[in-house]
Amino acid sequence: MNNILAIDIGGTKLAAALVDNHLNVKERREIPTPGSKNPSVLENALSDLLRPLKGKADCFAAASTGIICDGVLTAVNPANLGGLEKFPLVDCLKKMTGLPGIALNDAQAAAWAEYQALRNQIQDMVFITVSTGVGGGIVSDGQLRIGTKGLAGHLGHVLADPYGPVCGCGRRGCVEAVASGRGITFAAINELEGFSAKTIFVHYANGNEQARMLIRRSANCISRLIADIRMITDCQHVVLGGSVGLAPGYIDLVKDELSAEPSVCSVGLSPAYYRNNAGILGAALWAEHVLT
Ligand code: ADP
Ligand code: BMX
Ligand code: ZN
Repeated sequence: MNNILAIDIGGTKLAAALVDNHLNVKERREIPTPGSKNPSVLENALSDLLRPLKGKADCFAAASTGIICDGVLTAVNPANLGGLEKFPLVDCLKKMTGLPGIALNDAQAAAWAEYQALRNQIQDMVFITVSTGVGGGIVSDGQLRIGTKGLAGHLGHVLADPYGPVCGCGRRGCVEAVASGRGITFAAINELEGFSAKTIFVHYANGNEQARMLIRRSANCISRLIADIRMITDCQHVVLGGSVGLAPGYIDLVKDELSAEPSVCSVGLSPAYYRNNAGILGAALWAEHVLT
């Protein structure tokens, strides 16, 4: 395949690019996720995003937030997509582009890309995105774990705090409700009320005490998640991505919190090698894996 039209559908942004045989990311474009429960709003946004790229590719590969099963997106936490619960992703992209293609969960895709960057050293790793939500992807024995219904790796919906905030998935106290960009925003009060996580990080850099507490709370939650994952999977490495996960200083806070756990829970932790392109590249690599 010469060019793959790779697409990353997140709760905050939609990104698309052409990915060539050498994993070069070309003509990358990004627009905000519209956030509406009406599927045609997402369809129109994708159409605008893909129009200049679709004629230059042989197939598409989509990494998307939500459970992806049989090409259909089902939200675990519909609030991350403005209330959208279901979207026929692969059918919609086939009609829109006239191309064949595949889709998988965004964090599963990113895990697959990050595994390729590490594969000479390890067979078992976990990727965590701290972004609009908290997502995860598990590679075990060199295999990406998707699960029979696409749910494998939904690490944002394991329990962080039984008395914590109710998550959009319906459970109380999920990691996502505490640690995600939206979780940080929801916990902010007074001078930071309603601010995006991005803005709260700016206040953190400027020494705001509440911002420091909110970001530490998120990092603490992610460190405990990593300790749990280590105990469950015996993974050799954990990779952190997403705009919150990659924000300056965040991974150091997580490492600091993790160092307080018993050494049996400690594990190598690094920022995503492919940064914000991990989802796009993972989808392209997965398409090559399943279509060729
Ligand atoms: P998506 O969830 O669409 O994949 P991101 O990975 O960009 O997108 O995550 C979006 C979340 O990250 C939002 O909560 C946003 O406020 C926050 N964010 C975006 N940019 C930054 C930044 N530079 N520093 C910290 N947080 C950020
Ligand atoms: C949510 C869930 C996951 C996703 C994760 C990160 C939805 C719509 N998404 O836990 O499938 O992997 O968020 O998604 O239920 P992102 O948008 O933050 O990248
Ligand atoms: Zn949840």
